[in-house]
Amino acid sequence: MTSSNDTLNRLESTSFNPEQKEYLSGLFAGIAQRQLYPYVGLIPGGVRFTAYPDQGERNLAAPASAEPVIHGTPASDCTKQELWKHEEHGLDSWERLLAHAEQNKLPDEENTFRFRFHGLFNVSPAQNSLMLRCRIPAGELSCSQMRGLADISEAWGDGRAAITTRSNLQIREIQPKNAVHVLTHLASVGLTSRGSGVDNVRNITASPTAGLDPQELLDVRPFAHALHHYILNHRDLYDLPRKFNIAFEGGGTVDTVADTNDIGFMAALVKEEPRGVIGKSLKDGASVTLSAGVYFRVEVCGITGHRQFAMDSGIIVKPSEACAVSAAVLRVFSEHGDRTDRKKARLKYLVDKWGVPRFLEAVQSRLAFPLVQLDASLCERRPPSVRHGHIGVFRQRQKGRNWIGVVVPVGILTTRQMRRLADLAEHYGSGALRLTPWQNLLIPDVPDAYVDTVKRQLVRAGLHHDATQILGGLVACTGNNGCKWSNSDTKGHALKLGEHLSQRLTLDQPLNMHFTGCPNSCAQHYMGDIGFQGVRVNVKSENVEGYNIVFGGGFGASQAVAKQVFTGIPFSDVPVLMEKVFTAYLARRNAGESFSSFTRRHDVRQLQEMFSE
Ligand code: SRM
Ligand code: SF4
Repeated sequence: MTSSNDTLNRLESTSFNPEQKEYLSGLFAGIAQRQLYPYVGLIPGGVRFTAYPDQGERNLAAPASAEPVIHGTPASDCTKQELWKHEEHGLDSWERLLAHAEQNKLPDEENTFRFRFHGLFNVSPAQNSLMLRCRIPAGELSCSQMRGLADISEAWGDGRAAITTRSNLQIREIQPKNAVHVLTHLASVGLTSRGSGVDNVRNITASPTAGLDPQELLDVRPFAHALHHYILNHRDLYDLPRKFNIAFEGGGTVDTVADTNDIGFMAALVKEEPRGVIGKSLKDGASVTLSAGVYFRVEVCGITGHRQFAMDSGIIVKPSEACAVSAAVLRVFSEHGDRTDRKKARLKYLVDKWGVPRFLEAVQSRLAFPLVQLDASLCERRPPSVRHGHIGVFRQRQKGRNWIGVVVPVGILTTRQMRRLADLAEHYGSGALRLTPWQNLLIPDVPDAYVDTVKRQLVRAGLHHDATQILGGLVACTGNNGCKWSNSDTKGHALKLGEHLSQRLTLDQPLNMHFTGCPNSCAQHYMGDIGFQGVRVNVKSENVEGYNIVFGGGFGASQAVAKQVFTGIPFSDVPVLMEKVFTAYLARRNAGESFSSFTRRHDVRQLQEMFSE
C-alpha cells in the first residue's frame, strides 16, 4: 500500500511551485495523521467504541515522477473540493461524523463539504446547526415515513420541515451531537439522505401525479425509483464535478419542471404509422423503425440560474433505457467535466465546449444499445399541464378516486401538520403522500365519499385545499433565516406579499411568483410569471432587504426566461409596486390575456413606465 508519506516525498521531486507544494504537503500530511489517529464514536446509551477505518489502497500516487492527477486533471489545477474528495471519498466520512457528534462540534469548511455527501449541511452563520436534506425519489412518501420525519424533527430538529423545489424535505436546527441519531432514524423509516448535497445526483423528481393522472402518457415512477437505487449503489456517481439534476416528466396535470434539469426525460408519443416511424441510429447511422408507443425525449443542460432551459438532444429512448442513458451521461460528465472551476463545472459547460454531437457520441460509446435520433416533430408531446394543478381536488384515472392538492404556504409544515397529513392519507387515502416541486403536497386515492371530510380536516389542521390565484403560486427558497447566501427573508416576504395582494386584488388566472434569495436561484425565479431575486439595497443611510424583479418567465409549453424590469427595490416598497403592476395589467390586457403573455409582449421600458404610473 502506498502511504501518504511516500506521496509527500514524491511531491518534493515534482514541478509544483512552493505555494502548491505547501498546500499539498499539508493535505497529504493530514491523511497520514488520520491514519494514525482514528476517530471515536458514541453510540446511544453512552457506550464508547473505537473504529479503525480501513483506509484501503488510495489512488493518490501517480508514477513516481508524475504529479497526482484527479479525473485527468493535474492536482495543482483542481479545486480544493476535488482534492478533498480525492483524499477521502465523500461517503467515507462516517468516522468524522461520529467524532463531531461526540464533541457536539460543527464541521469546518472541509468537513462541511464532506458531511453534505450524507445530506447534512452546516448552515452557520445563518443558524448555528445542521440541516438535513433527504432524498425522496419521485416525491413519494408513505404515511409512516411522514410520521418518522415528524419524529426526527420533533426529537432533534426545530419541530418543522420544509418541502423543497425538488419535491423533497429538509429539517433544520439539528445539533451536531444529534446528527448520527438523525441519519440512523432516517434509515429506519426507509429513507436516506446520501448524496442530497454537493457533487452528486440530487433527488430524482417525477411527475407528482404519476400513476393517478388521466391525462399522463406514462407512469414515470418506476424509472425514477430505478435510477435512485442505481445511483445509491454506485460510489463513482458520488464524485461528479458538481451537482446534477434529473427529472422524469410523464405528461400529467402537474408539471415537474423537468426542463430545468441537467437531464429531463420527457414522455412523448410515437404514433402508429403505416410504414412505421423511422429514426436513425447514432451508432452507425442505420435506419431504426420505431414501433408505436410512449418513449422519452431526452432534454439536457437545464440550469435556470444560468438562464438556460434544457434543450432537446434529438434523442428518443425507450423508458427501459432511461437509467442506462443517465448512467452513461453521468460518467461522461464525471470523466470530462471541469474539475478546476466550480462555476463552470455543470453539464451545460461541457456541452457548450464540445457541442451536442460530440457529447452524444461520448454517451453512445458507453452504451450497449444504439441511441436513436428522431425529429421532435414526429412525436406527440405531452398534453399541457394545468396551472396550479397542484392545488385542489382532481379526479384520478382510477374511478371514484381523487387527489387533493394541499396548500402548504412556502412549503413549511409543523410536525403536528405532518402527522395529521399522515393520518388523513392513511384513513381516507391509500396511505401515500406526494411532494411536488411547487413546495406543497398531494393526498392521492381519496374516494369521492371522503373528499369533503378530508377538506374539512385539512382546514382544521391549519392547511387548505383552495387558494387564491396569487397564494396558490408562491414558491420561496430558504431565505436568510436559514441560508447564509440570502439577501432577504424570501419565505417571510412571499407570505406578506401574497396576503397583501390577495386582500386587495382578484386575479382570474393562476399566477406563479418565485422568491429566491441570491443569484443561485434555488426557487427558479427566472421561470416565474414574476420572479424576485434578493439583493441588499441602500436606502438613505440604511442597508435593507430588497429585490430585483423579473417578469414573463414560464416553463413547459410556455417556457421563457423572465426579463428584469425592476432593480434594487426595498421590500417595504414591493407590495405597493406589485399592486400597481396588477392594476395596470388588469386595465390594459387583451381579453383573457395571461400575465406572462401580457408582460412578454411589452419591452422592459414599456413595462417600467406602465407599472410605475
Ligand atoms: Fe439550491 C445551493 C437550498 C434547489 C441552485 N441550495 C443551495 C444551498 C445548499 C446553499 C449553500 O450552498 O450553502 C441552499 C441550502 C439552504 C438551506 O439551508 O435550506 C440551497 N436549493 C435549496 C432548496 C432547499 C431551496 C428550497 O427552499 O426549496 C432546494 C433543495 C432541493 C433539493 O431538495 O435537492 C434547492 N438549488 C435548487 C434548484 C432547483 C432544482 O434543483 O431543481 C437550483 C437551480 C437549478 C440548478 O441546478 O442550478 C438550485 N443551489 C443552487 C445553486 C447554484 C448552482 C449552480 O451551478 O449555479 C447553489 C450554489 C452551489 O451549488 O454552490 C445552491
Ligand atoms: Fe440560499 Fe440563494 Fe439558494 Fe436561496 S437561492 S436557498 S439564498 S443559495
